Amino acid sequence: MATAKSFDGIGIANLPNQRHKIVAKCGAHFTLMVVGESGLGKTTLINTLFSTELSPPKSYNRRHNKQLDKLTEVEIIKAELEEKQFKVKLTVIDTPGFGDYVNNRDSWTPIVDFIDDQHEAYMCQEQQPERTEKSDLRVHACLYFIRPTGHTLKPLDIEIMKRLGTRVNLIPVIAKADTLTQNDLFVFKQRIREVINAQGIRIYQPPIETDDETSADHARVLVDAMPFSIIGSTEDVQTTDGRIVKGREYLWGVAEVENENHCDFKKLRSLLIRTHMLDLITTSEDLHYENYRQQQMETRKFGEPKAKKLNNPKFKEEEEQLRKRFTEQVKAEESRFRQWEQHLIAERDRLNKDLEMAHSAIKQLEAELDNLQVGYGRGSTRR
Ligand SMILES: Nc1nc2c(ncn2[C@@H]2O[C@H](COP(=O)(O)OP(=O)(O)OP(=O)(O)O)[C@@H](O)[C@H]2O)c(=O)[nH]1
Ligand SMILES: [Mg+2]
Repeated sequence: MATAKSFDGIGIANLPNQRHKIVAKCGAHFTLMVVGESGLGKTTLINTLFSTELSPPKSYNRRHNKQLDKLTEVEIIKAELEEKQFKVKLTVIDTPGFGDYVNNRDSWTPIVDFIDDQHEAYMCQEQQPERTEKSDLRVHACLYFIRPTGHTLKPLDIEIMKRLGTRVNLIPVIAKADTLTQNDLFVFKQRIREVINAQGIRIYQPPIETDDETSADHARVLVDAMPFSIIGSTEDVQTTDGRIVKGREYLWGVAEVENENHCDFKKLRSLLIRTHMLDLITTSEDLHYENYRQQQMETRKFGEPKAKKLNNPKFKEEEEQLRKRFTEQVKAEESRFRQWEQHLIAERDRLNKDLEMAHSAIKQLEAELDNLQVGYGRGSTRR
């Protein structure tokens, strides 16, 4: 656990306050999750957020290496932000990426299960008589990484985003924006927005409040920029005009993380950490957690545990298919064994016959030998 204080001010103290005085007093607990195909820069983005926002905690590298080993399915990183007595306990959940091939359809179910499980765990704790100090890993914002293909969303993206959008504040991001030209990026963004609308995918909408024009304008800028294009890098590089910035170096120049002409990293960071953290927290609790709670309450009696997966019709079907396959395989093995047995019996009979024939041949030869010997004996006595 690390505490990071920034001298420039992180900005969290400037969160839209009045309304949230109580939260500010107790501090906030914010949980961010990253999801997406393998190798799209999820871990890099977390590191980038950490290195631009927090002084990197000492133990962070060790944790990061562990993640690269993929020893654990989900990596949980904790840090603490504090500014002018406003405390934020930050938890980042880094998930290993899933493959991009069709057979991998179900590889993301653990992610959806993880989100549901956190709601479930919180609900169970709420039902306990002792309700203080609940452990809480409910996800307040989920970044979904889109591969920068320049075409459109893939069916797999659509399927996952649909499921995530009904459970958490979903924030789509275009990964590795430095690999697309500005024009391609613009067109790609348009297309993604169209698909999101057409498919009815629910994504997080920063609220546009009419009573405060500046924050309303800011929210509009954020809404217009979605899905945020991002560049991740923790490297300090030198631009052609001599500035040292976080970025990625190319022959043509530097793709800068914090340059708004290059990508929307700053907008994303602002939304997450500066301006909309509290809104993300309240909407998660009032909307997504409440949805989950209500759904469960409708289908379960008070205190009853969550339905096991085996009772789920989808799993029943899978189980039935498995059983069928198993029986078929056993049958096939059995008939193969019978055939082999028959073959062995036939072989044994054949060998027995051969043996009999060999015996009779020996007998015959012996008889011939006897005859010869008898003939030979007579001949020698005659001499
Ligand atoms: N060009 C470019 N490369 C990036 C960017 N972000 C990360 N990378 C590179 O992409 C590779 C994969 O990055 P990771 O952060 O490990 O990706 P990940 O999504 O965490 O991958 P998994 O943990 O396997 O799911 C690394 O070589 C990064 O240096 C980016 O914004 N632009
Ligand atoms: Mg990773």
